[in-house]
Amino acid sequence: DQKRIEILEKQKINSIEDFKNSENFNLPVISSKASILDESKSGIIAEFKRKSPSKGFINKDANVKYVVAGYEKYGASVVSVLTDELFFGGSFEDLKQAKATLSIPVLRKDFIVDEYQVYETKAIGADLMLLIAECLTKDEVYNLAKIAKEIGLEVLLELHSEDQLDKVNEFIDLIGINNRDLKTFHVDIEKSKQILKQLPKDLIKVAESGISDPKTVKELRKAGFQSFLIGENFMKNENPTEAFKEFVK
Ligand code: IGP
Repeated sequence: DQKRIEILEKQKINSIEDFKNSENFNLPVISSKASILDESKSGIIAEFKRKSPSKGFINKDANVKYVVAGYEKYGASVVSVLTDELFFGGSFEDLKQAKATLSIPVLRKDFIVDEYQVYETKAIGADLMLLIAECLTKDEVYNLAKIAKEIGLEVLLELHSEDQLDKVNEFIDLIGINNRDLKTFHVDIEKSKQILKQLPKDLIKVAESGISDPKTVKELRKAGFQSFLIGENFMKNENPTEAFKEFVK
């Protein structure tokens, strides 16, 4: 949308060269695929999110280092950090702090629409980048994912419906199916299971959003998902680690 593009243009204060020369840019990427397939971990992508468009602030002043260290300690495979400020109260600083704390991979959760943001994603220290099929054409997904792979990032492509399946390409490492409709916020796990059946077998599949019960994770795993992206259910707890522990009992 227009407001986002205006904000993005104002934020373009670095050159791609600046990003390439930054400290994080040349760090090796930690593979989220490998971390999810590592059976000593839970398969959960645990999210750090201060605010959401549907709920407003859920944990405004959470201490990012403390929260993500807890997620890693109890078996998260990947940590997702919101960097969108407008809707999610996130920041680059949150992601940088998470990266400095963790040895598991970090997902940058944001609305990526421009190649500038792909270089930025690597420069702030992320290992994995989200692309949202709903916001991008097939060509845009292709071009952004290609650049990401060139600089070593892994790519998670998020789908909302079956008609977006043609946006999957050879540069995508993980497929996420969002249980939550972006417009109505309605959560439908059955629909996600239906879409899952039509996905390429060799890709890692992530069930995203609206998961608040460990039983749902079991059910989704049985249906064929290897990974589960969970945010609000952890973050709404004053101590998100305590809520996370319920999922690894
Ligand atoms: C986490 P939840 O319901 O557990 O907090 O959902 C995650 O899936 C959600 O934050 C999300 C998201 C997104 C946020 C999924 N896709 C795209 C921002 C942009």
